[in-house]
Amino acid sequence: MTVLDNGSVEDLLASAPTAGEHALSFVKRIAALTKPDAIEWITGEPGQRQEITDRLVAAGTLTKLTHPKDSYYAASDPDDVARVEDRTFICSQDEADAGPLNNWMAPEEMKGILDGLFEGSMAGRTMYVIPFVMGHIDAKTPMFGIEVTDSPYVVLSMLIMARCGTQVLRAIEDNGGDFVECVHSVGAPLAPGQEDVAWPCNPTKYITHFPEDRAIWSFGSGYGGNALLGKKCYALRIASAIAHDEGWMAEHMLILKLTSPEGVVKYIAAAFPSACGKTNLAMIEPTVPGWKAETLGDDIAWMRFGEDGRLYAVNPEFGLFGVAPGTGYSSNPTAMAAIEAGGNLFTNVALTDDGGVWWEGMTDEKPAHLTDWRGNDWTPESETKAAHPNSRFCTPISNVPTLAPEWQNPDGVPIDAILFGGRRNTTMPLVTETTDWTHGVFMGSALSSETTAAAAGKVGVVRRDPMAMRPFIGYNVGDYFQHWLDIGNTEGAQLPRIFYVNWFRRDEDNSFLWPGFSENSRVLKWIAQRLEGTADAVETAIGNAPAEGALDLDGLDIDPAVVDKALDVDPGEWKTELEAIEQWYDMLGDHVPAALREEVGQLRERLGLA
Ligand code: GTP
Ligand code: SPV
Ligand code: MN
Repeated sequence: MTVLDNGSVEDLLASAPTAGEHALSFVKRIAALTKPDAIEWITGEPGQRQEITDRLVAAGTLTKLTHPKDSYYAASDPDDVARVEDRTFICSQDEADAGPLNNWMAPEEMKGILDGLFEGSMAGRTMYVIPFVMGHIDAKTPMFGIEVTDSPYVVLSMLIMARCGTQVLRAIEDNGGDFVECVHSVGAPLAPGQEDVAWPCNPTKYITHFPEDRAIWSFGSGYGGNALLGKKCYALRIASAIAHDEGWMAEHMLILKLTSPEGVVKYIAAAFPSACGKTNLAMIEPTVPGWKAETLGDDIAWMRFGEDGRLYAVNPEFGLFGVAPGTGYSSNPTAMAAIEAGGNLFTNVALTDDGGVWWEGMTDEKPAHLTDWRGNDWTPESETKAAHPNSRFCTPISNVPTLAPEWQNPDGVPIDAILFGGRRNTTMPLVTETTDWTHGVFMGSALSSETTAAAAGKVGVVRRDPMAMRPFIGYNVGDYFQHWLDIGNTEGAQLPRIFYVNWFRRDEDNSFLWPGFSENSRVLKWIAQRLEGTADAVETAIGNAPAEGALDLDGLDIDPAVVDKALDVDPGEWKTELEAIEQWYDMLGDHVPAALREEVGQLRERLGLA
């Protein structure tokens, strides 16, 4: 390896596996700024991956597990455990284009700050160059990126989460050289001889996006959506801005294939906020006899119109970055089977004494002794959680036993229904069907949910999270709503129907009114039958709800009166909700489309409050 002080960036690039001008000039520019000791191009070959893994084990960042096979464990710095929304910026030229929900800074000003932070930030470290593609390499318009990072943990995660390597570099060259520039540094340069820590990071964090340049710069964090730049930063924030310009959709949605006993197939996309059940629904094992569910994606969907006017969805990712706590043999056996197939990178879960992993909810019985995510002894008597609430399993999607065969189809699958949903104790019923696209967009724009551990900050506070995209819209939220309406007005569009669900409503005693998980298949059945025109509904102020007896409760050990409570549209609760929605729109300001304000008025009338 060439040392930059003695050689030059030119020397470092001498072994570059590409002659592509854009790729070379990008890497050269970032190397000159960040001054790494060495540059390593990620090829995607297993040998290189193993070498990097072995280095991380030797450094103490990774622990090799005895099981599942080929699996490793990392504990992060306790201050680097989730996305940092207050440190996330959209740097559009015009502040109005970032809108009221994003932090904004003028691009030139932010570039000035970043130049200072990244100056020499990779000193003493290797700069890895990861060519990747979100979605399929053979897509009609393949969506390329190159992430440079000084975190080998990020490299190993990206190798699971995206299609990466030399093959992608070739494809970038063949397609004209364009890619999204993704720059990442943990912000912890090493002085000569200075010993490294297991999880380098920096208390100063900046997760910044330049939608007009299609570029991402991330500083200071090594964790999840802050650092794996193909995921939230590219596939949602930058892609949503591109999709707005080009007439398609980049959404925080799972993709599911549902087949009825008669063999009728429905493709369903569902937008729930972070840690609100996407991975679980994507891998649902239906309890309703004869119904089959298969998985296509668990976090992100890109949807484009097909020739037939339908919206076709692809999952741009290649792996799962799933919430560990609550994922167990009874709640999500499919995810457990995927994990057991091996090749996992776990972060911030607990370690068992025999070299495996555990987290709250994995098994009903708690192990007698564990090492918790902070490295402390843990027993069932401990008052702290063994695994961090946002601890994750990073697992190849090809491990998922219910993976639908269409998953490698570059054109995706035609979506029949879109579900919106959040985590609400009250107000939002188990399921309603919106009356048309505009009404559906209105319900999505007012989506609300309790905050979770997926982002730093207070947990359990109800906030609006439009289309589950609040932290991920790369432009003005009002313009985003208008984009949804424009999609609906596209000539010849054969639109999916839109439903709203809530698995999380609670009784006065705080217990869940609906069993959730596998039993959500009963709701999916009603939705599929609504699409087929074979299930009855009754009108309510907020949409169509299952008619008496239309929701299949066969074999479910639950008091029908409790299900009625789960389904109830309560006028008192909705009066409060309506006022909250009005305040929400007022806060969002004049970019909110008039058509959605009209929906508020109509709801007011239907509630008898006009
Ligand atoms: P991100 O990866 O952060 O986007 O999360 P996600 O939306 O994929 O959420 P996930 O499926 O991982 O679920 C998050 C938490 O919600 C887990 O602890 C689950 O156990 C819990 N959960 C999921 N589905 C249900 C349900 O139907 N009912 C209840 N009560 N809890 C659920
Ligand atoms: C989310 O928070 O929605 C996630 C996890 O899927 S992260 O990749 O950290 O964004
Ligand atoms: Mn997510």
